[in-house]
Amino acid sequence: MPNYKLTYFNFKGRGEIIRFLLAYTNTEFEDHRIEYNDWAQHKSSYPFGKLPVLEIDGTVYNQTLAIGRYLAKKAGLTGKSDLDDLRIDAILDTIDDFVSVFPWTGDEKAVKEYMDKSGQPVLAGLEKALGEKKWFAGDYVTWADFYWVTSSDGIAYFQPDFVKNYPKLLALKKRVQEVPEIAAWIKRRPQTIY
Ligand SMILES: N[C@@H](CCC(=O)N[C@@H](CS)C(=O)NCC(=O)O)C(=O)O
Repeated sequence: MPNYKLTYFNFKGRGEIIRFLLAYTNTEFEDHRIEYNDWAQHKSSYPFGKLPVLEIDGTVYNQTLAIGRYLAKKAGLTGKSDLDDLRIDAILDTIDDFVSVFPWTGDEKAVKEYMDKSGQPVLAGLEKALGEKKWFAGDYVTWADFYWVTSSDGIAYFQPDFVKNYPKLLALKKRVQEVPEIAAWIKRRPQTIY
């Protein structure tokens, strides 16, 4: 079994999808959390000065989605065909675009403006893409479903009811949170406000 060390900040953010994927396979990992206030003194030690990074047997890998895809393949959480992967990857990239430009400073006016103008069309698109299916891929769970949950959790801190008009996305979140390994992780993970 390789040795895994995840380095991220002491909150869920982009690190949480990696934690979900490792938890899903009951893989032991070091959950190294840097306090954001201490970050300036560590930044230059990491590729491109960004987190998360995952060390696998001492080698450092960066970029959330690249790491996520690697772990998801190992966990059996990617598509069952190249075309399914194409659909799943498009969902992942859509969610990633959405969270990448979210105003994480939390400025109330900026959050409202962003959610009204850019957020709602994305949510409507995701709700439509999910449709009557149980999971984004159809009848089987993939890491795109997990990414929806880990990403929307962060936004919910700033606008708690932002998914209220999208019952299918809400139900998907609940479904993911009820996957036994994920439920166990949510129960044992360090409690952080976002
Ligand atoms: N596309 C990159 C984005 C990495 C990124 O922007 N990470 C943020 C935290 S979510 C960061 O390291 N911020 C601190 C900084 O830029 O100094 C990824 O997904 O890994």
